[in-house]
Amino acid sequence: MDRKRSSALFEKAVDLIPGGVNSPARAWNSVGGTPIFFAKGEGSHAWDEDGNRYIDYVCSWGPLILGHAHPEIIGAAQEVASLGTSFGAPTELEVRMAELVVEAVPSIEMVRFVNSGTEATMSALRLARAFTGRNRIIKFDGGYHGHDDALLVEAGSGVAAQGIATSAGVHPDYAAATMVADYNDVQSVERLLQAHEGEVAAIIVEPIAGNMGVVPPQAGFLEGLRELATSHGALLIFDEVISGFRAAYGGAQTVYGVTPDITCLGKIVGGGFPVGAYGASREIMQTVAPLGPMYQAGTLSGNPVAMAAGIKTLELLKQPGVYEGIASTTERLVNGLRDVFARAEVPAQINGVSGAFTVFFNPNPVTDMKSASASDGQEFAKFFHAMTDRGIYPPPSQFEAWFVSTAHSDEDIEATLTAAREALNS
Ligand code: KE4
Repeated sequence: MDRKRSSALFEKAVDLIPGGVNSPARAWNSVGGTPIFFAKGEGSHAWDEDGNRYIDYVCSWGPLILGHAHPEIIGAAQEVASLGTSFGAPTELEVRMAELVVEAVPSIEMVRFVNSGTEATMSALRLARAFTGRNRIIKFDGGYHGHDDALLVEAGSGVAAQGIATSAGVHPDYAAATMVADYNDVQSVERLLQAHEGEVAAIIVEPIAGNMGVVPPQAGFLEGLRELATSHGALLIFDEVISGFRAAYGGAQTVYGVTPDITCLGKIVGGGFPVGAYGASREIMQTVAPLGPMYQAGTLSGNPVAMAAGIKTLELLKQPGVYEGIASTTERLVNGLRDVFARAEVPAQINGVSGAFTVFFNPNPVTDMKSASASDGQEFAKFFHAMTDRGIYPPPSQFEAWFVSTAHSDEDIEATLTAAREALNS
């Protein structure tokens, strides 16, 4: 496939921007080669700077559950932008957006909007520390929650692909306050809580892991975290930046029936614009400035354009049949891929939930970061390039999710399965 313009642009970019990218996950470090530069997106398709078309399974890493450039979302953003993009003062749109989020997410009685998932999780940790008066945090090996210092410890996805167990530049005292448990292992959490009784402010978890690749919670895992958090006086934080409005309209907490103390949102909630959010009970949110002593602020938080896109996105997602459609598309794709891999006799695990899945090049079940890391990254890289050469764009890392949108059609599924068949035989 001719990608001359991508190569030329990348050559310029690396001279100006670290690694030529504004986020390491885009650098193709773990698959090799030159990142594709995209010029246009429409529905489930994206075109690169050389005019090549791809069926897109990155979907901006999750936000585009309604596909690229949805006309109603673009229209809403354009209409509001023409009235002024930001006031640094309250607007009616923020109230409307807050109503939608509070109505959708069981754990959220009050919500604060920020500009990214990182800001949401960073603020949630500060809130948990402020509310409990405690300092320690428990996260999970392979859990990625954005680039907050306290959370860049055994992070997943981008960091895992970089091979950095913790990031340079994180204050050692800060990292030391963060303890790491194993996903799907309640006992590993209980041991930490018992060893540090009364010191743990929060347990933060992706209720459906997405940054070690997709790893669903095993029966009893989330329920176990809920019980432990309650009995040890720690807050349970669900990082639903990926799963929020994806696993279901109300997020993974409505799928598994486990209600956290604090929920973090991002990606989909912004409809393709920079929005994050954190919310909790009224009691907990009273702690947040200007009501309480925990400070958090942001120039463009809740700006009208992003709110307009978010509102339109949630209104479209609320419509009947949307999540059934996403579940059905995901199921057909996952079952089709399992069949393709089985017929090619290539050992693979395909973990899927509604709207997201990961193809692990691994003969054994993937249930945590340890088993995910045992996957064959080289095989994944070869498959990735064989697929992009055939006009399919999977995530450029073994530790990421493939995302399904309402725009992915039956033709897209057929084309993807054909490409996978050819890729495995090549
Ligand atoms: P952002 O700050 O990138 O908006 O959100 C951070 C974040 C928080 N929580 C979860 C569960 C996340 O998955 C993320 C961001 N995800 C990564 C990759 N899975 C986004 C891609 C990137 O880093 O460029």
